[in-house]
Amino acid sequence: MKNRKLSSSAAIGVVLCLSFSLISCDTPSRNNTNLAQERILMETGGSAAGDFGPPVGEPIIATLTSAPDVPPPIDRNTPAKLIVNLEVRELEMPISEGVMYTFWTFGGTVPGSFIRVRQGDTIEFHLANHPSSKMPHNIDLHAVTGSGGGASSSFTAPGHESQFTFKALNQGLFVYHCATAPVGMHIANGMYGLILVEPPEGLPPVDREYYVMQGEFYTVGKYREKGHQEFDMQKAIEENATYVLFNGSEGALVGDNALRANVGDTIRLFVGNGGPNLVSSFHVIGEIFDKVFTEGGTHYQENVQTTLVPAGGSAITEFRVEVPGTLVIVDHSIFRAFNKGALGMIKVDGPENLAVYTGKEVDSVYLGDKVKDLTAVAEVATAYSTTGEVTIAQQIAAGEVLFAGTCSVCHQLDGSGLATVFPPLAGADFFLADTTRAIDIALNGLMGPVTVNGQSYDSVMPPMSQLNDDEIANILTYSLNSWGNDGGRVTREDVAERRASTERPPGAAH
Ligand code: HEC
Ligand SMILES: [Cu+2]
Repeated sequence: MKNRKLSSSAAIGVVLCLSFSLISCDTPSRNNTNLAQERILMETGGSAAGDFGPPVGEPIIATLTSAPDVPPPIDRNTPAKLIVNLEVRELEMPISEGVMYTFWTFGGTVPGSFIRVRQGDTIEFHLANHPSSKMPHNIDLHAVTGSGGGASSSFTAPGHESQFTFKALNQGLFVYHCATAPVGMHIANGMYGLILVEPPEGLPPVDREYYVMQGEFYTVGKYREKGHQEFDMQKAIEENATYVLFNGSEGALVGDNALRANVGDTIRLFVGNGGPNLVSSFHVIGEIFDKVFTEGGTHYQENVQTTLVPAGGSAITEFRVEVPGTLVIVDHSIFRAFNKGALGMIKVDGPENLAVYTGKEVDSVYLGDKVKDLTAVAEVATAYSTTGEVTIAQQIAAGEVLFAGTCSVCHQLDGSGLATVFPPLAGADFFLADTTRAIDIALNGLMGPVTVNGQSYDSVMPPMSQLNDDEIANILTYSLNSWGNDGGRVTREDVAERRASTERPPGAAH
């Protein structure tokens, strides 16, 4: 296939030689080759396979970066020999607050190190597998023209290093991933990253470039279930993801880790999707992509709201930020954003531009507990995992954050409810009369007539069964000890017992 491509560009070269008599075709020197290549690039919009001859100058060690950082643009007019040193490490790291996972990584991070090369470069690739690894690994780079994308040449046992060399013939933004059996499992554990092959003339300059890569994870425990979580092969086969994440953890792009920009900046996002299964509906809430290089290829679409990024594929999105505020990066397959973690932020600083937007922030509506300080929640998790116990004060602190992110939408932050629509929890005779019933309501919802403090309600509360036992215990403990209520405590064991003994209503999460 590549041969066909090469010979077709050779054919274009011949046509060019015939039609541009200023190129002398019978004595090919490097200059002429370059000139011919430039013609091809003009003719094809810059997408010609680029063998620009042998590398020029001393070998260069490639600068690799961890997400969200991107190596600096390449400032060279000639192809080089580039040495890439990438080390595989198997590391236990947080996947969410208080949740640990053993990731398999390229370069110690998920996604793996960003590699930036120039079209026509010759890349001498060194893949090392750290001695502490339990598994052999390899690498398949979609930027490679050659068997298995390098996979067959890079199989590397723990404590070993492999080397192979390839020429980056095609420009574009390419995914790389591990391709050791079981392939799905290696990818599901975080073994993917991006390699950018810049066109010879480089990419147009922008103010900020960032690296954002989606991938989903399959754990035995539920979403946000605390402690160490194992990979769940059956869930992976069923494509039933527990987490869908940008940059390998729920906190990777929120709060203090949000991407930053100033009003007026142009931003280029190198977006990848490692999968292993899901296709991303990549969207930035509050922005329109001025340009999207769909599928990481050469041509761009303009004025795009949401772009599809396939598993094992990429996209380059570019946009100028016009107003200050928080832009929210999501997979617009929206349950993934709010119930599986596919959420990130770009914080834009600078003066308002009221002509473009009046400036009322909607962060709280969109983000709920995501924007709140989650350290209280993490403290509870840590206390559980180290001592097996939490104090009531820790539960109340964590419960406050969780209540704000879930229940307050209806029952209000001060527990006062909304007359005739949402009953109060503050001083509520119904709530305070029976804690076990309150657990059931949080788990299974409530419908039909109820009377709270003499006022009757006949509405529906949906089941909050996306919350785990910890979370419900903390929310109820917080509610029992707030707004003048007379105290009490609900433990996660109490909730687990009710979860096991009451039936989930149809359609509720288990
Ligand atoms: C989408 C709105 C909504 C959310 C979110 C919500 N509730 Fe409710 N809640 C209601 C409604 C409506 C009722 C009354 C249902 C009825 O009329 O049968 C209710 C009733 C209750 C009651 C019993 C009545 C009372 O006030 O004593 C409790 C306890 C309660 N909710 C707790 C919670 C807790 C805890 C959360 C968060 C985990 C929560 N609710 C989230 C709407 C909501
Ligand atoms: Cu691997």
